[in-house]
Amino acid sequence: MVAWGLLSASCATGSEVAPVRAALTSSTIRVEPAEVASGPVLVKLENMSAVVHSVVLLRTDAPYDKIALDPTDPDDLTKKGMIARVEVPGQQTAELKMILPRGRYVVLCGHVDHYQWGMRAPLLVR
Ligand SMILES: [Cu+2]
Repeated sequence: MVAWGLLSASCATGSEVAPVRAALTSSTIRVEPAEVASGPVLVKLENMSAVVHSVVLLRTDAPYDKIALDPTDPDDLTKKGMIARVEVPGQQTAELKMILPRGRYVVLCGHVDHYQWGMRAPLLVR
């Protein structure tokens, strides 16, 4: 009987998912880890700069640093596979909680100039 109690306790803690951390500076995004298991994914965004960023998660097979963003088309990111978007004010944090199937994803800033400066990183869901 005691053994059953121990078993259920360890199962409860085993269901927690380690978060993906995305650290934002004024011109970079660092995503760690760059690979996660499919299923529930928590992305913790931390904006260490004073600049507002509009962080976008795309599901795309395009190379993460070769995405041609079109600032003249309001639906551009949706067409390119946008899963989620969140504004992160300077010195603030935000979270994205999603169920992600296997695939290739890109975390980027939707401000075109920020993207071009280097605010982009791949995320592989296995
Ligand atoms: Cu930005």
